[in-house]
Amino acid sequence: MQESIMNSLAQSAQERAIAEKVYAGERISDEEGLYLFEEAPLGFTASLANFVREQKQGNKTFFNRNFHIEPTNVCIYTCAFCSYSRLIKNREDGWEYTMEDMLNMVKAYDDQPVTEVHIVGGVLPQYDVTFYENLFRRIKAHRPELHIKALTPVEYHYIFKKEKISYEEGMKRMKDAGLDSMPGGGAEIFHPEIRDKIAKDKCNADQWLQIHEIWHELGGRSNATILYGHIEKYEHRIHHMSRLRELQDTTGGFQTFIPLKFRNKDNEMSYLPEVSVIEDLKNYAVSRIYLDNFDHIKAYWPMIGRTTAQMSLAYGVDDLDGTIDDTTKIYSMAGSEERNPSLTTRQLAQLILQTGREPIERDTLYHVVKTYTEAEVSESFNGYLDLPVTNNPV
Ligand code: V47
Ligand code: SF4
Repeated sequence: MQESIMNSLAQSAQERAIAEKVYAGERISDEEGLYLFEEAPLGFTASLANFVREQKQGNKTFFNRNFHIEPTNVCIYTCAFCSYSRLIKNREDGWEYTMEDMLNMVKAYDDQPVTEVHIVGGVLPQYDVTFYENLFRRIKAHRPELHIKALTPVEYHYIFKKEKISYEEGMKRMKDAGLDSMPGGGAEIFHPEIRDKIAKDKCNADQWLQIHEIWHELGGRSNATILYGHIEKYEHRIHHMSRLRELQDTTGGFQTFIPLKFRNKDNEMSYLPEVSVIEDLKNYAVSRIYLDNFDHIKAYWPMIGRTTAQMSLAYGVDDLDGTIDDTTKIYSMAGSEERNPSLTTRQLAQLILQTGREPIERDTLYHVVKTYTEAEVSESFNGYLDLPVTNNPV
């Protein structure tokens, strides 16, 4: 069966060689990854990506209930793609939450079945090692079972340097204070040719990877992202993923890869057009095939829209993030696809069921919290199902 599908889809010797590898569970090379980006028909790439997705996760499609806290939208760094960085000069548009503000945000979810708080925002000097240690400790004291997924190597590199401590000591202190896992942000594009143009003053690729490596060695898990669809070329996307694949071979600590589509509103790169939906789907598919040692590929649906998110489930994606009342401001400011990025659990489960997949609510570490059947989702009333999956009170 696979053989005949492969014969009908593979149009060239190169496509046949790639398909053979994928069906045999072997890793594709950088050149083959590049070929998938540059030359292969999308239908061919999609069918291989779907094969990998189903080998790894079957029909399962995951989501979790979290809420976001963005401590500040003012940032000392000046990433050209970011709608935050301009605010350093224009602070009246900005916010800087205090410890009490953030604890009140956590408390606002006391009666809601969220499993995770995702904390990430701009970088400012007052948010230092001690501040975050206290914040994590106070969140844990209030709600011990809430998983804290917080900060990226961008913040960690800055605060550890300021504190004059090593990455090892810093990450150990974060862990002792209650950090449970690290989100995938700040990766952007690793290749210096691009990174120096779009994110020149924050941590570099080696530093980003080193902090994740240290965190994995401490037993922690984390995510990884790529910011695609701006001035990078396909070879830079492959280089980025090759560095992640290499580290994952060593530590196995990454859980999911999240491609983030560049949005062009209100930033220094607004002159660039945004890439098409076809490009989004191709990018998911190549990521799924290339990153053979990642268990999950996640789509951040408020950014790409509900329809593309549904389609992405046939192009390698097995996890949908975001169900939010305008959650991450970093996206709404940069121009996300959804004007009202809010879905209830029922709506998200329906969205997944419409694609023939199986909705599964997970916790941060991909333990199953609840599965959802068609009958259950179509029931006329169930309070739990009608709660937002994620939410943000700010
Ligand atoms: O690193 C900033 C991106 C990231 C823009 O780990 C932009 O579960 C598009 O990493 N267009 C932060 N993207 C968000 C992030 C994330 C999101 C959801 C889930 C997880 C996770 C991580 O947002 C930044 C940057 O790459 N970003 N500006 C923009 N104009
Ligand atoms: Fe700051 Fe992050 Fe925006 Fe860069 S992407 S300016 S580090 S908030």
